[in-house]
Amino acid sequence: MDQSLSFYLEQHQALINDYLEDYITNKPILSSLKTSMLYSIRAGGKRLRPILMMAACEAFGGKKKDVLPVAAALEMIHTYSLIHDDLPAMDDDDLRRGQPTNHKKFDEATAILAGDALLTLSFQTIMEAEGLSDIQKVHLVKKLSIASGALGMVAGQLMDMESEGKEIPLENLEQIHHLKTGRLISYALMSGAYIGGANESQLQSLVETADLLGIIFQIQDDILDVSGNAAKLGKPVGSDTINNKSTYPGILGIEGSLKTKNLYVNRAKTSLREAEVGNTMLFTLIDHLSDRDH
Ligand code: GRG
Repeated sequence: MDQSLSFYLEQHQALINDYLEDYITNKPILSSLKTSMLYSIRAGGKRLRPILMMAACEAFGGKKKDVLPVAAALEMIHTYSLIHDDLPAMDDDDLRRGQPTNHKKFDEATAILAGDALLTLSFQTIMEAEGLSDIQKVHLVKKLSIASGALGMVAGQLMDMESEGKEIPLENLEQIHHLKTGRLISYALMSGAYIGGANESQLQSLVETADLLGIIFQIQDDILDVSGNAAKLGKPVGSDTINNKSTYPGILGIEGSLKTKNLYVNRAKTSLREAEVGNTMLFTLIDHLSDRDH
């Protein structure tokens, strides 16, 4: 990885980690609940969504300290979604990021409540942000509730569960990912630009970039899944290492998925240029989302 990118990622990861740690630690939360919330918050995620939000804010001339509470709020929602996704009623996973999942480390009820607490604390975090006006806070909370709730991620999660084991057309797959993962990624870019001071027409151009970023993230996630499976089987990446038909490689093949991803990367950069942001780290982050290795 390019040195300036890895420096940028590390520096911004540290900012978001410190903010989350201080904010949650300093709240008078019941000790057992706080321990469970912090366990998943500290479990070492890549912080891609907050970094994207901070980069978007900086691209339009905004200050990091104004965007940090909103970036932390988004990461809280992401963390809650992973805790609940791992539960026995959903994916029933024992490990997340190489460590025991929240319900394995604690118990199911604690994990459910830690997720609930992170979800609601995220809205409180935005409402308590010091550098934002009331109008900005209301806008940001409204958009975050739409992106993460019944019209966004939660609906995508249920659609995904309902399609399990079925062969689905590409159109349905895109709709599931648009809701399940795309909406939070899109929120990261759009809210960062909004806090940074982007005008209406710039925000309009960014909607396409934001939607494409979600798809790029997902195609790469599916490709990584195939290479992980190939490594497990000790085989080269190929059609027989594609383990799920309802994925981009399952529908388009590896070559087709790579082609589609590159097409979307170019389109995302074009619409980003149309937002007249100048030379920003966002271009590098699009490549990073597209080429990340984990
Ligand atoms: C339970 C309401 C509810 C929603 C869950 C996001 C989600 C919806 C489930 C996660 C399942 C999953 C593995 C989806 C693939 C894409 C994804 C969100 C991967 C994890 O995101 P990263 O790579 O994770 O940003 P880190 O660990 O870096 O934070």
